[in-house]
Amino acid sequence: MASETTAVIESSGGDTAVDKQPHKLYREWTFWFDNQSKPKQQGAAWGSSLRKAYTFHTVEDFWCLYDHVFRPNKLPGNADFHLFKAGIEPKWEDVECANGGKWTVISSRKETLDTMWRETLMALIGEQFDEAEEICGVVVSVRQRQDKLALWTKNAANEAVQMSIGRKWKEVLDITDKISYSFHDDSKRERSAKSRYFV
Ligand code: MGP
Repeated sequence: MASETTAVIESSGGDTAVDKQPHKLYREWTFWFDNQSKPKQQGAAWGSSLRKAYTFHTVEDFWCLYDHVFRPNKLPGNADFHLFKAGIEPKWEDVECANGGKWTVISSRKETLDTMWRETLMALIGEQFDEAEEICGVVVSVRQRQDKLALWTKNAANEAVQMSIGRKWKEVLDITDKISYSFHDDSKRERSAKSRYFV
């Protein structure tokens, strides 16, 4: 068995069997999809169209899913894609999100939205944020009014952590416009809740 393995490795001329192992990510991630464009049953609660799509933990699976499915230009109007850490649901009600909030970036151009989404996904799965443990995930929303991205974090009250995440996200997105952070608790009370932090 050992010699067989060696043969495989040696016959591949440097492109070893070991090289062909998928590249594991630091953690598992899940893509979600919420298509709110379809007519809902009367009285259907928020989240009734939210679906868990795929959980993955390799670089190869990420690119396959991103290339074939999870690109904003494939979304109908009034729909969202989410990339969240596996085990966290993209809902205020999830225990990891319950005390959290979100940084929001508005996008006026489709191409910009696509690029910002991809850069954010790569930064998340590549663990580029110093406060990676404080992040829940990201949502891209295609809307008639304006498309947007929202980066969900866990502890809204910790201003220093949120400011650091916000600054890093702007760097990842290569933008200079001000972005704003709102608390989920405020959004629960009031639809157009005031933002609490700006960076
Ligand atoms: P939104 O989707 O965060 O705002 O919340 P958006 O995207 O600006 O609004 P849209 O009309 O463009 O989609 C919109 C509304 O959805 C909220 O006011 C809530 O009524 C409901 N809602 C949103 N989220 C994220 C949640 C959630 O996590 N839990 C519950 N229960 N309701 C939510």
